[in-house]
Amino acid sequence: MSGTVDKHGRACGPNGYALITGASSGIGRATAFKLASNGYDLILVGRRLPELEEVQKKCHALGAKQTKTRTLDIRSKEEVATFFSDPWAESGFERLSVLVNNAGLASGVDPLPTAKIEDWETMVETNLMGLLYMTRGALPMITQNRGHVVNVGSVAGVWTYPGGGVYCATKAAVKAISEGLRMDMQGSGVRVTNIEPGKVETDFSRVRYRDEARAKKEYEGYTPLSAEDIAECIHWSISRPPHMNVQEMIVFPTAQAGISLLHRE
Ligand code: NDP
Ligand code: 8X3
Repeated sequence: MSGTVDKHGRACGPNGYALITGASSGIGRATAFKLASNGYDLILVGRRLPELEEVQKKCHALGAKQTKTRTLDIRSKEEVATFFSDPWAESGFERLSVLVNNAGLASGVDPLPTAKIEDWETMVETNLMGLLYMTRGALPMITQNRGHVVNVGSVAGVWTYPGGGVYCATKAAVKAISEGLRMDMQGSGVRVTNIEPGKVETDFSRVRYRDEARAKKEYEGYTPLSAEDIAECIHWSISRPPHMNVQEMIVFPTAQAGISLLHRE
């Protein structure tokens, strides 16, 4: 194994690779920058190559020594299997110590009786199946390196709101998968963390509403969380000592007292 390892044989912290899904935007991009600044090598994936390459460039400027980018649609189990068997990645995968399962989305906010079935499929295939494919693919290396799986769940996985039933269900599944994986990996040294943010200003609402004006309104009248706030939470979780596992972290903006309780000035 190349790179420095700790006394547990873990290619951890700044000596290992972190694989971030959805690194082209929002929380994933901010996490890439945060980890790059803290000495991690990075594997950055998403569907948009130009955006990933921009992120990669900045990661180098911030101090990352090794970075790799790859276009990957995590909904495709074939693409994910090819990705993990690609010799291109081998040198990074042997030092893979962190998987950040961040890629995800909400599609629409229509009530269940009228919502588009395609929107349900997109959310389930990305937030649930995609996360599972990535986790399964990365686990052999994460196990070998006594590494860390960070899932980006949501407060929507803890509480449900009208028009969010399916999105909330996928994030409730992320919560259950995080708990189940932690149990199944007990004794291996692998840590599993579920980060559950409230409102974060990213492209999330643009993707959800497909309506710029409505997306902008979502963050008006209060200070939402920033992608950098959540990147801090992710970095803090993975930089705890090996005996300490942050299981869940619920983070709301101060103006949000509950899932549907926003105080707007
Ligand atoms: P963004 O829309 O800014 O980022 C979403 C990222 O997911 C993009 O990089 C996108 O990349 C990637 N992605 C989407 N679908 C796929 C796919 N099929 N394959 C690979 N990558 C994909 O939103 P956020 O940064 O806010 O979202 C990140 C995570 O945070 C999501 O899981 C979201 O549910 C969660 N979250 C967001 C909150 C918020 O208020 N913003 C609150 C709580 C949780 P590309 O388009 O290049 O594929
Ligand atoms: C995103 C937060 O409340 O908009 O997961 O669903 S919310």
